[in-house]
Amino acid sequence: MKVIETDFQAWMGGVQARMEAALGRFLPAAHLAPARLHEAMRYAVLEGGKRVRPLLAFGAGEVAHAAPERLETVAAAVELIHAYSLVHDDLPCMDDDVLRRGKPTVHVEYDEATALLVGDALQSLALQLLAEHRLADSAGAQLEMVRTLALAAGSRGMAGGQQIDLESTGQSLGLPELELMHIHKTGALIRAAVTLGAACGQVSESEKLKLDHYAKAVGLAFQVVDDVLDSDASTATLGKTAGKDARQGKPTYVSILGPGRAGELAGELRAEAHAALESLGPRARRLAQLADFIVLRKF
Ligand code: GRG
Repeated sequence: MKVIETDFQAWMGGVQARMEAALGRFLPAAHLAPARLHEAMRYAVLEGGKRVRPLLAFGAGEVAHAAPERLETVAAAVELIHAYSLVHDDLPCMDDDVLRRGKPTVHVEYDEATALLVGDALQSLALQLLAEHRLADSAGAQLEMVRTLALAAGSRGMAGGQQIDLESTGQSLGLPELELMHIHKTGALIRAAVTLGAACGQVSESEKLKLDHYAKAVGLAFQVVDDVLDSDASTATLGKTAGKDARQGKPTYVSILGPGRAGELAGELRAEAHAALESLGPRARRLAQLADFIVLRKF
């Protein structure tokens, strides 16, 4: 077990370092005009975050025997969408937060208008990356990748989930409604990360279905654990303001199920994720380890 853990840590560190370098290259240089916007985009994306979505893309890429050059591009596109969502989510008109990834949020460090533009420009850059690099063996397959990311980020995915979230604050939701919100808000982009990583290589239709089942389970597990950590961990550990969900009257897995049952649910989703990978063999070991990391993480 110790060997697997050490091996996983090394793999994760390698992907994270590779992504830092790739994102640094893909983002416009800070001195290019308009310098304030480009500097703020780099501030929002670089030197922070666990890079869970890129890790999932690389993990799925191993199942598909995908080239790392392709994987780093799709992983960067997904991470840019994720970073944009965090910048907009922190704005006063949304979640109104001052701390993210251990530093002042973008609208605090810069200003609200710049933060709005940072999010807009990161989203555009993500789609630009998918359009201007060779990522699949046919133009049709690559177009499908652009569609996958656009759908995951849009009103039927992440942005739609955020709308449901805004409308649910102060309401008492049932478990099915909470799940529906998170399938969109957090789950859609996590699912896209796995789909896009696999699309960089070759997988059969049945393997695609298994990977998608895995991604759905891991996406929900991620959110359940996020809720537990928000109620449990400190601001210093999380690098973002802890305990906000309860203060804002947000329905969460902890508020609906209680911390004990929420923890059990995360464990069940982890087991479901593992089961989905079973027939994929050793190619899927990084995804299996990532399911463990997502559920057992402390930040
Ligand atoms: C504003 C369109 C729009 C969408 C925002 C995903 C989202 C929707 C907001 C993020 C708010 C939030 C804290 C959601 C809980 C789950 C989540 C996405 C946590 C942050 O993701 P991590 O833990 O963050 O992967 P790092 O910093 O590690 O990248």
